[in-house]
Amino acid sequence: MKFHDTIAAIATARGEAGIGIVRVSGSLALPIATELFRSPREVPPTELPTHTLTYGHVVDTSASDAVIDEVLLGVMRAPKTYTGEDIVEFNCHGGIVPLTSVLDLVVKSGARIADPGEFTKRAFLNGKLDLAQAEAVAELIASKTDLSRKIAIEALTGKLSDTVNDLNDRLAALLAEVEASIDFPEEDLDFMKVEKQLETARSVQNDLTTLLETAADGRLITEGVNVAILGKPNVGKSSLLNALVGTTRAIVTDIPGTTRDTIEEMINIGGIPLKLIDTAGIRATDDVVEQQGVERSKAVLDNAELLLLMFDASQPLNDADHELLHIAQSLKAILILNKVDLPVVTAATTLLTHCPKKRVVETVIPDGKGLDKLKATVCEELLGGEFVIGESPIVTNARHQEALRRADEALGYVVESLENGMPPELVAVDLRISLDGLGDIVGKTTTEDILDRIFAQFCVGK
Ligand SMILES: Nc1nc2c(ncn2[C@@H]2O[C@H](COP(=O)(O)OP(=O)(O)OP(=O)(O)O)[C@@H](O)[C@H]2O)c(=O)[nH]1
Ligand SMILES: [Mg+2]
Repeated sequence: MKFHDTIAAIATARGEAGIGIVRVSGSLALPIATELFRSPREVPPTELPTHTLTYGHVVDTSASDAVIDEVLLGVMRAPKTYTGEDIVEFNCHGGIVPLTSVLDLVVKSGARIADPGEFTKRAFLNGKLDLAQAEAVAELIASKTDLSRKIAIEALTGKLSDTVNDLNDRLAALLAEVEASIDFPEEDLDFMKVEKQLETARSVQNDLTTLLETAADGRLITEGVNVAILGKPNVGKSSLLNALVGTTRAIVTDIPGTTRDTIEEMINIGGIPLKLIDTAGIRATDDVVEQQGVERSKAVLDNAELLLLMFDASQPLNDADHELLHIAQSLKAILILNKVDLPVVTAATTLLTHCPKKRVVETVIPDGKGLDKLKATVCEELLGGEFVIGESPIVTNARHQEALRRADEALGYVVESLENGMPPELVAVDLRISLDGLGDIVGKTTTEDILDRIFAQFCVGK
């Protein structure tokens, strides 16, 4: 696809750094570089070999060639580039002023500022990446743990797309057969043929379902989960947050009511990005500030996917404890029995009589006792154990999950129709819906406004 304009953006993060990059893509990329770049070798960029870096300066031609920055110019000629177009990259000094000065000159010379994700959108429209791969670029950039990075890089190199394309090819072949029996109705009585079609449909359905089943864990690993620590004052909630984060993030004292507001920190447990939320201890109080804190603690319940409910082994259960044990019954929760180093008044068995189906982990936070067990239990609760990347690709995004669900549902009707000897016209309709769902994932059948929405979520310069 040929685009008429040339786009440019700062492709690196804002802030001070060793280098920063102004990326330019389009037919004017090389002429713009020729206008702005001066090298001691005196070779104009239009004549530089492709995929090379050349030392030189960016100058302002409207100010008697005043030197704006000292740079390395990267030249990459179409078609073997990220976007499939000519690309030049000015590797500038990584400060916002040199970068914006160079970008301004690039724009004055005829480029336009790129929209977020526009380089990747061009890569997609030029067939360099399919849509699932393009989305994996954004996921790779946003990955929060090594596990999510691994899944994203696999998707970027085509693991998900290959599987989806394989399912697509098998269904397209099936559709061709079904359509043939519409065109030649005398053959549709062939029992063997229908049996074979049914076998194909079932086998694709099986693989599709397997893929769809990866989405729950996949999204969890990519998007992360909110985990709230709740308990009465002084049970050790902030101590737990600090121990899991590895720094003294929250104030810990032996005064009940120390934490007044919610405190959030990102941590990684077993490859799952967790937003850990420490809350104010729950109790009835006359203190207005603390009252608001307690309200916030309760509000956290609505947004948390997992609750860590803490109890003090050295104290009898009080009303707040009973309230939490009641809440635990209907939500995903792990019970933590802390301070088991002190003479035990409340035992794990007592907690279990109130919540027989929950897991209890005994801890002594200052000694680190029970923390590994707690981490393992968190993985158990969220993923059913340690997550291992296997042969199958992993679905990580809601759009893919939804498209697969559509494909799976329609394929279910295909199987049903074939089983009941329905006319091939009907089978073909559902097959096409299923194919559309698969096509959406890799961008074969995706509409312009959905594409715009997807790429708008990207960062500028990617
Ligand atoms: N003996 C013992 N003391 C602990 C343990 N865990 C925490 N503590 C102590 O308990 C006190 C309260 O700890 P915090 O972490 O501030 O408790 P909290 O639940 O955040 O309290 P609030 O913010 O007031 O709701 C501190 O003095 C901690 O050192 C434990 O396992 N054993
Ligand atoms: Mg606290």
